[in-house]
Amino acid sequence: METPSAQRRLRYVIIGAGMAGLLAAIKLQERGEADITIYEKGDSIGGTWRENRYAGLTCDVPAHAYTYSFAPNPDWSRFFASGAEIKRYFEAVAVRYNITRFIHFNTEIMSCTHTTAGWELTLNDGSHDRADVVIAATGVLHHPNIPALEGIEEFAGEAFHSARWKDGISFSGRRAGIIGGGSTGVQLLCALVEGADHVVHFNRSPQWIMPVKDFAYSAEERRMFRENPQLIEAIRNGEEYWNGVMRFNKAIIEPDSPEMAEIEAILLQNLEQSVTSPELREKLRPTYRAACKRLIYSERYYESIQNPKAILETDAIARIEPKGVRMKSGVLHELDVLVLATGFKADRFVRPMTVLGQNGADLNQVWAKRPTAYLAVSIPQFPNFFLLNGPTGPVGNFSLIDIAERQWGYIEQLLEPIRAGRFSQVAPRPETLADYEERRKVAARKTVFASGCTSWYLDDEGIPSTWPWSYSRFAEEMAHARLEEYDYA
Ligand code: NA7
Repeated sequence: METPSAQRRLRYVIIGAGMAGLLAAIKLQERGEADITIYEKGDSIGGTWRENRYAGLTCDVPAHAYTYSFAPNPDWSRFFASGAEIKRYFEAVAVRYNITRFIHFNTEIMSCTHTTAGWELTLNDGSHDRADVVIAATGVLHHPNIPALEGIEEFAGEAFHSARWKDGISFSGRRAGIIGGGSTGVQLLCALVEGADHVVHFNRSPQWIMPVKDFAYSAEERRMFRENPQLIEAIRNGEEYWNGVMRFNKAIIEPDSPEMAEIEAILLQNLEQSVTSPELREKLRPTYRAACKRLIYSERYYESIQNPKAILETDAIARIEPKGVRMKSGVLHELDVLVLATGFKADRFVRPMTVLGQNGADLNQVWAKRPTAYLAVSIPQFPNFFLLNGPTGPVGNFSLIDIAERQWGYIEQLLEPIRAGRFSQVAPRPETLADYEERRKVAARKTVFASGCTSWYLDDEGIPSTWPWSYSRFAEEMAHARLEEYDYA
């Protein structure tokens, strides 16, 4: 192993100061790299936890498992942390690891162009920068999906997307509507129903609901976590959490497995036992298999939708009128506030940034049909351009932090020959990606995500754009990079 001083010094540019961008900076600094810049188009860190501030926002991965492995947090207030608490965690980690000094806020990278001297970057103020290595940590669900609802601009009340939350908005005594029944819509309904005059949940495809208990950690428990870090380890790396992850993973990749049958039984029982009115129960019964859409964890949705102040509306929306939402049935729901919990354009990734690779390759064209990356991390003809949580990574109720950490470990292996001065750039071979995509699609068609529903997991052909194999296989692949699959130059 060469000493760092014998190694080639590289300049690293990280795009995005969310969870993955901060991770990359911390890891680079840890190994003695000094030439690091993070460009962040927002005015603060936190990525998805900065963008999403809606009422009731929590992460559905247990808080102690949704932390960096190297920065456990004994102070989580609940089993499932709120979005605001998670954002504070990332801010505290950035300060503790002294990486805020690398961040340029309010700075958007407009283009990255590969040249013989590395990557040339153009920023939103027209200035330029360069990098030997670009790490795109631009997030997965970032660009709101705003459906083309006829008449929305004529709505007399307030209407906004869940990721464009109006800070300080009051729902007290107001008539609210929520369009969308994914994790966001479900969390919003639970948070708003008590305070509002009433809430209409426009949920055209009700989802399966996994009843997972959330609870607060007492001051005593937090003290114990502080004094005995192994108690935190026992949660994040303990059998209970990982067995759950592995069982769920087996279920989604083998929909006919006993593991899936077990999950289906829990979900069915939850619906049957929690919803008393037979009519409401039928309206809430999904018409597709469990976990086909991303499984929703909620202890409170069925209770909240049975609140006399909640109205479940499963009909199709005809149009938005000044007074409210008109259904195809003719019914008009008069509203003061309408929240679009309509999800995100999940296929964007680094776009709309322009990325020009070797031989004039334009990422916008390369990804015109759908985004792809070898093992979710790198793209042929785009040397030294790496993605964290890029297309085809494992998604589906797993900790994206754990995934990004493993991906980072993989990128480190790819960079080793470059740092050692033997080469200056690396990109996967085109045939490597083509072969991976072929195998991946065959496996993806067998997952539960392809069992007959719509979701943000599916690409333009209806094929899940996810990691279709086991989580253990992902961990294994990330731990042992096969450098022979790459072109080094
Ligand atoms: P999701 O899970 O993509 O859910 C979006 C919801 O919005 C879903 O229920 C959609 O119904 C609904 N939707 C979208 N367009 C329309 C229109 N035009 N009319 C009515 N309903 C519509 O987004 P979330 O924000 O809840 O969650 C995203 C992820 O964030 C989540 O999976 C976690 O990873 C965290 P559809 O299912 O298409 O019938």
